[in-house]
Amino acid sequence: MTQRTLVLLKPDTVRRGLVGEVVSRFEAKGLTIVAMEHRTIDAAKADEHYAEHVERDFYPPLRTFVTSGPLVAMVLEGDEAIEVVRALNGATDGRKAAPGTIRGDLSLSNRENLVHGSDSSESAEREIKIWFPSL
Ligand code: IDP
Repeated sequence: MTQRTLVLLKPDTVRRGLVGEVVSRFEAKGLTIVAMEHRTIDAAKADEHYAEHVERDFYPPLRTFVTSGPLVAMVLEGDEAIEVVRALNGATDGRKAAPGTIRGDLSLSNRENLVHGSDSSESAEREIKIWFPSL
């Protein structure tokens, strides 16, 4: 089933010069870039995106991190795109993520883990509306 998913290349990806490397992995897999934008977000936008996490202990430093510099927001489309992107991203903690995944190959952090991918079709729909309301 063709799906769309919201992907963020978080500020660490931009700071570390890994945008090309990460985008290449999605493209090489066969996913199509439907929208892509370089953006810097404020705390309100971070809270909207991470609505399910705002009360969590790890959220305040996460908010500081995702608002710390520019990121790249994208919508990717393809067969089973939501699950495929999450598999390419790897486990949340870069130290535990499997080699071969983006986080497993390129991140050593639980917070600065380079990428976000929607976790369900409901999340994808909600997040695409937040980031790309005209789609
Ligand atoms: P996911 O990005 O793999 O879907 P979530 O559990 O939805 O992971 O968490 C959202 C983001 O919050 C993670 O990508 C990571 O940046 C951050 N995060 C999650 N758990 C922790 C933690 O225990 N410590 C620090 N940051 C965390």
